[in-house]
Amino acid sequence: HFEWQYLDLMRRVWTRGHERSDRTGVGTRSVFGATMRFDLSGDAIPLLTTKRVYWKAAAREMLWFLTGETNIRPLVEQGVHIWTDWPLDAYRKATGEVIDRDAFEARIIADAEFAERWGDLGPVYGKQWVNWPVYEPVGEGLFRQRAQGINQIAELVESLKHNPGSRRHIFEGWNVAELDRMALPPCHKTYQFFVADGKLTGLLYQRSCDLALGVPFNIFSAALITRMLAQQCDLEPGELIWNGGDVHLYLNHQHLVETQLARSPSGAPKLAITRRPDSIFDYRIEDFEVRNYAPQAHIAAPVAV
Ligand code: UFP
Repeated sequence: HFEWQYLDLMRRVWTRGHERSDRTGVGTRSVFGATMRFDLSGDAIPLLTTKRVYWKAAAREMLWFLTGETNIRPLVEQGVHIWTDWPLDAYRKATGEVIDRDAFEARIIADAEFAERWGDLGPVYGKQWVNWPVYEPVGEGLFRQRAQGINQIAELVESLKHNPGSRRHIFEGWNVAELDRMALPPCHKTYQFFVADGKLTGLLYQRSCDLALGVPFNIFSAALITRMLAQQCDLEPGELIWNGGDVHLYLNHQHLVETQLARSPSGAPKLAITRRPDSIFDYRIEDFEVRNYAPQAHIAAPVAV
């Protein structure tokens, strides 16, 4: 079962990882450098079965990235809370106001100006993926930003279709010059693709990996974008390869880790894409159906912000 790779990695990090203090103050155990490979053929999708993963939130997030949007408002409107903690934290620190997440989200939805002021994450994934900024010289050491930046995703689709043998099928979130304006520098920072025998394989390099909470989402999302790209380029899905840099478990995830490691994977979830949209930017959440997914119970754990 594909999931043993994940559980084995979790056990290794928990039992043998280096214990270190981290940015959040929570503390982690970390292993540096790890790989998992997932077969995507026959609609197989790496969705964990030893706990419920809310794949629709990940799919909605992926569609939101592809719009180039960086404000949490459209996500919050769809009931996706995964990005709320960062703006909420910034808001609390700036205003000193005592406000819970539900109240903050309610204001984000109700008040467009409030959302504009407090809901933006800075130039994170979506911005870099579809509108990477470009500066043109206008003389005398002066530069002007081009109105439309580079759409890495559109260019990737073109390169996969017209130059499948290329070794440059990459999109990148790590815009060094803009990291300081991002709520969180990209974790799933580099995607590379490979075409052989009519199959598309995706490889994700993730620099920082919250193995308990982030990675289950990240592997699903990376498989999803690989499937979408394959469909758009008339290729069959090959594999997803996940490469982690700093792979860690937060010390306050002990309950999750022990609960999950006591479980065994079962079942073979499938992802059906039920429509072929005209472009990579035209997918809707209704186009995705996960079948054969009967996971064990969700295991709650606190997010380190
Ligand atoms: N994290 C993930 N996946 C993501 C994401 C965040 O695992 O998609 F956005 C985790 C990794 C780390 C924290 O625990 O969030 C980011 O902190 P840092 O920037 O200090 O690595």
